[in-house]
Amino acid sequence: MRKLLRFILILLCFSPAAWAQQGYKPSESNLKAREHFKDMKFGLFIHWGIYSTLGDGEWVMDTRKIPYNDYKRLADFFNPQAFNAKEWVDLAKRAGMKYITVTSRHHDGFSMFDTKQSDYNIVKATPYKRDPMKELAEECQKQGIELRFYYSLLDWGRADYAFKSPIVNGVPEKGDWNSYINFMKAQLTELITNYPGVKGIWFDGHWDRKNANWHYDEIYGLIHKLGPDIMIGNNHHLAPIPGEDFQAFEKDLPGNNKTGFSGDAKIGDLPLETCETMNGSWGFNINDRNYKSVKELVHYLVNAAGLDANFLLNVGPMPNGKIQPEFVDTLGKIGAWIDKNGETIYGTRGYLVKAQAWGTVTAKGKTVYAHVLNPVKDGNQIVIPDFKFKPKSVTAFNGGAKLKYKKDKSGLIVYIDQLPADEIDRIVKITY
Ligand code: FHN
Repeated sequence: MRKLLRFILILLCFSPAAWAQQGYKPSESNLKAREHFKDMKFGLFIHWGIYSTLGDGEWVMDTRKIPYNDYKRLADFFNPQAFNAKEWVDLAKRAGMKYITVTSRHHDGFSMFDTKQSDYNIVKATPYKRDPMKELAEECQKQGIELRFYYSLLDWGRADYAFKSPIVNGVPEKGDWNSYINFMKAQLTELITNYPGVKGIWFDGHWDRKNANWHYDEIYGLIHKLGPDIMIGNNHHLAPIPGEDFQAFEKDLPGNNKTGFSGDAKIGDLPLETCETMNGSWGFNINDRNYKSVKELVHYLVNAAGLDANFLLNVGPMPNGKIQPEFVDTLGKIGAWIDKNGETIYGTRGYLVKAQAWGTVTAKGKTVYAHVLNPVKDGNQIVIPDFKFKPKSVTAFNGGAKLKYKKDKSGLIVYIDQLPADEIDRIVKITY
């Protein structure tokens, strides 16, 4: 029995929650930011770093087994002369996106911003010498787009991180864990204080050291002290831990686990966000032509909204700073869809009913939108189960044709023969 108790105690001490920001009570401004976040629904994820020069994704150092000191030389060739922050923000806006989350530092440890904490950064180590994060932050402010920073906890190269060193009692055997934690805290302070209007920090890499003491109490505490409304998310693939403000999912709608990342990610009660790639890669990959169609990506957005989750759609810009034309084209088409149908997405909340074989449901106030995304097997009708309200009107969202309906114990049955054909999404608008 004593042995068991000791085992449970050890487990508790080494669970991430033990080092989280215990007792965290989000500020009023943070709660407001969360609601705003849920309203925005659609964001642009950007994976950009010196790895883009090799055109083989952001893990290229690992996949091609490039020794760190050789990989570092990529900085010498990274000179994105064609980078234009306005073009990126224009593109996000045109696509109907309301926020941008960009990699300030990925697992290769290269800082894409001007930092005093390491010379391995875009201003000091590349011929480019400019700070694209500053330009992006300023442009986002100008155009009213929120900016969030992706920040990797994992570092493949720093001596104090000591990649691959076994973890004993919460710290790596080699390296200098305190020094690494302090380094991150100093960088995060820079990112929050030197860049205007930063609204979120998106952590990644926890999974590299599941048993380490990441000092989230200090890290999350510091971020919330510097900016109480800054929303923290951590792609640890677990249920949320105290101090976090949104729950991130990767390549899966909340509740699914098709990619194997979300097995332990029990859905909590924070705002949700899921991210996905436009082809199969996060960082620029010159060989990846596995482009998702406009229809697939709009469906992802709509299905996410139906589950009350935001959709963070990724591009990996090229080493010259441009976003590849295939992505620009698809994003433009998604934007055209949103121009027409945005009312059924922005500011809505999901979960009115769970996803159905025919599609999903979003809702705003006393208006419900049924998105018929899939072929309807049982003839010309859809059923919205558990529909508790008395409808005032049931119409086609596009064109406004009145649709017949009836309520029975299965829910609200809507006859959709008058619903105009649409390749992507046939939307029924119901008010009550
Ligand atoms: O290893 C990273 C990967 O490069 C990418 O950044 C994604 C984005 O969600 N997250 C990690 C894998 O979980």
